[in-house]
Amino acid sequence: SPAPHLSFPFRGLQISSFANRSWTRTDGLAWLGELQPYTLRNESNTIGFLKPWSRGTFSDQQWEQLQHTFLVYRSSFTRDIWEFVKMLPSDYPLEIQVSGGCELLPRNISESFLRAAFQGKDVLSFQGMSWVSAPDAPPLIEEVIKVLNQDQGTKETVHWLLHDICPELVRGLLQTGKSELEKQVKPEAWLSSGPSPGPGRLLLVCHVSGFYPKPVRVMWMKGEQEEPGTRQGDVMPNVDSTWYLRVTLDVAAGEAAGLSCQVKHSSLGDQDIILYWDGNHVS
Ligand code: J81
Repeated sequence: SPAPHLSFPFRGLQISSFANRSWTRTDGLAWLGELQPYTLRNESNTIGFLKPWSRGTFSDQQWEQLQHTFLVYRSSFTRDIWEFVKMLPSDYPLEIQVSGGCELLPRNISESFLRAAFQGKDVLSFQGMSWVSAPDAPPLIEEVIKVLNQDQGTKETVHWLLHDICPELVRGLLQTGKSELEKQVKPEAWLSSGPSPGPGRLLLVCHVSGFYPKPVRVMWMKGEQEEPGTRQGDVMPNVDSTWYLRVTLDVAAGEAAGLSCQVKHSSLGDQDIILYWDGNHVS
């Protein structure tokens, strides 16, 4: 069965939309592995804790300081972009995405990153102690980089957030959130038929839902052999932070009987779910 999660990457995301000189909004959110502990909506001046364990092992005072840092950053960032736009040959609407985070690795090592995208394309990142442009960034980004690299105070704050705060936050969350992060939730599975792919053909659909964590393996089988035409859908989220997947197979109507759908998931141990197509699933 698929290996259980060994690591839980932490990712903070910022989405900023600048429609024109006066309309803008910035929303933030953060993920630890597959779960979302934080939100920071444009309308709000407080970091929203979405899980009972979101506080981690930081004190209220540490959270006050972090929240203050992010609110100052949010308003400075907005003002900075307005200034950059005056300076540069770019015009509204603008979309800026920033993502940053860290991951704890074995032997007490951690890895951090911060990068930004402009109009959907990577343009810059923070490396070591300075801002650098992305490989195919437009020339105007060099101007932005020059200005950003003159601000020693901000570079120190970014370094502190990435290399001190982030790994410490994650270490705390792995303790307070352990049982939810490491939970194992078994999938349910059922069969149905989909829209006929053509005359004399059947679309067999195997639905698998409600599992956590995300890694899963679902196959259409003939005896012990995996059917080569098996098509995986995308793993989709349910509302309760479990997952849903459908896997289909296009077969001649006469050859469906005896095929089975096999589900392997860490929550099931070696007890794979096996469902047989018996011809009664035609909807
Ligand atoms: C047009 C296309 C541009 C696309 C590029 C996007 C760039 C994103 C990267 N830049 C930033 O994220 C920084 C934005 C804000 C920063 O420039 C500063 O204005 C801001 C305030 O700094 C001032 O006050 C600080 C103390 O509060 C220091 O004294 C500093 O020296 C002084 O200049 N800086 C901060 O808010 C620091 C926190 C940054 C956290 C970044 C997390 C993503």
